[in-house]
Amino acid sequence: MTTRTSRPGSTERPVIMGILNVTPDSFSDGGKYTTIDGAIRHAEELVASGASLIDVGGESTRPGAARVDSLEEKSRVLPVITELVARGIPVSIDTMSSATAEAAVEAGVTMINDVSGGLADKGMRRVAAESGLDFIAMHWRGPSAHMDQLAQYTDVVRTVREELKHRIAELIVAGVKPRRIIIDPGLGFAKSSEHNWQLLGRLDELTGLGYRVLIGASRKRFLAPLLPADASTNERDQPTTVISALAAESGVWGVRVHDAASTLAALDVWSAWSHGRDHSPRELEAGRG
Ligand code: PMM
Repeated sequence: MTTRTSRPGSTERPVIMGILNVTPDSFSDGGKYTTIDGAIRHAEELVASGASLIDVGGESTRPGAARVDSLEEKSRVLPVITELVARGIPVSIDTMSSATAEAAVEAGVTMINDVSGGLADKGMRRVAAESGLDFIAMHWRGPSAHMDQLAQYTDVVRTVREELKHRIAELIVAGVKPRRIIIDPGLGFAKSSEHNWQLLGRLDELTGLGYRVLIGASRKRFLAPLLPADASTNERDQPTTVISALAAESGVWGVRVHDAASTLAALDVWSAWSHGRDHSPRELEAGRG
């Protein structure tokens, strides 16, 4: 496979974070990458198609999912992380457990992705601070087993923004450098479809906080009504790519996706489009565009 890295425009496109769930039960790819070889092969495909970072998770966060203890979680993710790091592939660890995060840092990850933003395990902030790595703080209200009941907001965008500001403040008090913090509205986590669309439509209110923003819309259930009733989960890649391009236009730092190839194509279109807008005819004539 040819590695895709070139792009037609000059505008910096968002980072593509490829999803690698090594779980028996994640909603879209659960059970697919439970052998180390299968997981590595898939990660390499993601990188070859445009992902610059692989997000490895060993605990499903699909609605209703039960928690996994950190010993089990570590046994799922560490062999895969070790192998990816040995191959020079940048890895983030998707975990709510400080013990798993700490072991993953030891194994060489470059980023910690905590869907609870440091709420689920109080030790996480210390691990984040001591690691000195980038830390993704996602908006979260409670475990997946009952998160749908927590989707209560008057103005979801304002509330998520305020709650993320609290997470940021707690991380900074714990010693995490502000430039290391990436925020994420947590689409689908204690959010109805309407909440997700409001968060996407008003993304500028989150990017306006001055922190890098990550969006994780890939294949989530709020996309299903946009497709025929019998569409497969994979077919949600089409609306996902459009969201990635629109999120790029809103200034996000990164998108977390299952399909890197279609995402790269969408982001290349966005990049060329912004290049066309940002370069005046005079600059083009001078050969600078
Ligand atoms: N979504 C899932 C898992 N981890 N991490 C971040 N930062 N943002 C997300 O939206 C997010 C996440 C659930 O989706 P999956 O089962 O496809 O991984």
